[in-house]
Amino acid sequence: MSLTRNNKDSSVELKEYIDNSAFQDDEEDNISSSQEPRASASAEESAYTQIKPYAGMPKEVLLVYSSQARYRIPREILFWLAVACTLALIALTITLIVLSPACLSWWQTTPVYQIYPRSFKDSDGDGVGDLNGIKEKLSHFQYLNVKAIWISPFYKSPMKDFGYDVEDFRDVDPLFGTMADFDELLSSMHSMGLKLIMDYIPNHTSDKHIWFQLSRNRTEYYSDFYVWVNCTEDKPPNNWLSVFGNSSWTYDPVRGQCYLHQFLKEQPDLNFRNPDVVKEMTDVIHFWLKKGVDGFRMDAVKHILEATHLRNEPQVDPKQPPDTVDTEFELYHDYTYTQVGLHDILRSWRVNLDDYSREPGRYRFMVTESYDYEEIEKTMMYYGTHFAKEADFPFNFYLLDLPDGLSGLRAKELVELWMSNMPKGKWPNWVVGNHDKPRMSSRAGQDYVRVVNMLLLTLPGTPTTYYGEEIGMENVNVSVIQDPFGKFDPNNSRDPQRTPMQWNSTLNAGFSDSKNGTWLDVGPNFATINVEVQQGDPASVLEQYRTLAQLREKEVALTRGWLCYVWADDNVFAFLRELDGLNQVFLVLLNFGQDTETNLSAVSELPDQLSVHFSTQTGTESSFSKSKIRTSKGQGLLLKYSSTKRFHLNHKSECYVSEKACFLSALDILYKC
Ligand SMILES: [Ca+2]
Ligand SMILES: [Ca+2]
Repeated sequence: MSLTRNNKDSSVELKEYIDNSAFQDDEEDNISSSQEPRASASAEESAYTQIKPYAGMPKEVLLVYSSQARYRIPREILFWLAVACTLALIALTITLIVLSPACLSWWQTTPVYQIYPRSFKDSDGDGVGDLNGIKEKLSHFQYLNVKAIWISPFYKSPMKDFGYDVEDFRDVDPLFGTMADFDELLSSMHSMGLKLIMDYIPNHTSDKHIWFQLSRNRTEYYSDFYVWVNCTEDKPPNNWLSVFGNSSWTYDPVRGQCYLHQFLKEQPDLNFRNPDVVKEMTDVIHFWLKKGVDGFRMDAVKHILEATHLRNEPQVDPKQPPDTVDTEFELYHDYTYTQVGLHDILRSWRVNLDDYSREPGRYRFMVTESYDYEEIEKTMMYYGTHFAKEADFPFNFYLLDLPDGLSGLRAKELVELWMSNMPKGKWPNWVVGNHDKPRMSSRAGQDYVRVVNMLLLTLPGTPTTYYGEEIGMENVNVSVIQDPFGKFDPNNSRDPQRTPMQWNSTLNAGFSDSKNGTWLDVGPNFATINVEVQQGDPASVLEQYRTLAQLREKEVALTRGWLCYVWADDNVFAFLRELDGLNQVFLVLLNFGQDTETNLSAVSELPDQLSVHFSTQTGTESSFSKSKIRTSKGQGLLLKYSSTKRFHLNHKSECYVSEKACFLSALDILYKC
């Protein structure tokens, strides 16, 4: 037996005595035929049990105490109880994880706000918006309750197509600021909980890009970076057309060949058949991901690949003289749009984004831009498949056609177009304006601005708001056309929807201090349509946008619930947002026509009386009988009622949900059902 020599003598003696006793005690516990007399053992046991534990008691003594049955048995009971509780907790956690629907990611819980950087805020008085200007106005997004900001291109660019002609994918154009300004902007946004989505423009570069300069003189490695084809100066290789009009081929005297450009001649198409081009463009994605950007809006993706056989594309009107065919819509683009291999490239970029998405809250978002018009099935392919992820969603541009025959039926038709074509389980999204399309307020009319915003914010999925839509900004007839496409076709100039953001009633609508005007004219209505004048006025477009954006985030029936159509006619489109297990249901009535009364008495799931939760117009009644719901021209109504009856159970063909979830009110949680 080892003893600690510096212990007091008495302690040593005691230890020896107790150790012996402990041995005997163990023997007693385990061996029935002990050779020691029982009386003697009992005496010894009784002797040491009288010893009380004391401070500084040596380990050996403590061990003796702890091995006694009266200590050991409770300890073992506690041990096994702890094991059982731990296992039960693990089982409960696994059950909750299995039963819980996937958490929504940031790009699903907030509207996306598009900033056209030339037009948002000018910080240095040159009349053109810039990155520091955006930084000055970040509080606007906190006010709006919008947390995802997409900034249109700010790359270094000769600005032939206002930034969509990129000279350097790794630099900021001096017009917008410096890379340090960008880093500061991103850091400020992140510290405010805002996400930054930027444009990624894969199809082409500027003709000033170093790659094109090296390619046109056949520098090795870069020689095949663009689509070069033999031709003569006056005869293009085929009838392919640029989106901006006329041939998509331009003869380059330096190289003595034609290069392809699906957009301006200053925007040569990259050759994505060349693996080095794919690699270089993938490196660009890494560059910005490493900086911390939260996602990309991938520009003009359907144009990325072209057929290598270079056959003429068929004319829409075969009888039209070929030399008069000069616009995009006069050809079927069988060989220049949506070619085989395109989705493989996009999926590989998605894999790269996923590599940077592993930290919690750092998911990197991807949205694709493609106008496929009546070929919606092509748009839906960008959602990827169950096995191969691609975009989180492709932009849904179909609501942009809402003003063509504006009515309740038209609204339902366009919503249904997306919902019925979207692959099961995917996340919808809605766009009602962007830098390429006339503003909704000018096409549908100012009367419908509120109801369009309400449609956007009450449908399931992610809404995208183009700057100025939150205050009802209108198209502006600018005095001098700046848009290159507008110079080709003035009737379709995109300048009117790109005019400076209207912040207040001061000089240049508070957009710029410039005394020499702004890059595009400020809208003449800026004194009445601006942020400052609308803030705090509950009847304003801005406050209503804000209220609905907050409601959308707060109400689980609006974020995760079913969408069910209940009515559509010339005037009104009405739908329900309901969630299994949640008694609170929203009925949304949107008037895209004239003053009317809607009778929903045939909808048996609705209670007779419905209370008004939100209205875009003041002076609305506080409740309606379901047989007489009055809405006026352009009014949006959000009615609320409590019921356990579920509409979707009896109307499966009228209802959609991305991922079924049920609400367990007892625990206040969602679960898969
Ligand atoms: Ca500026
Ligand atoms: Ca291309």
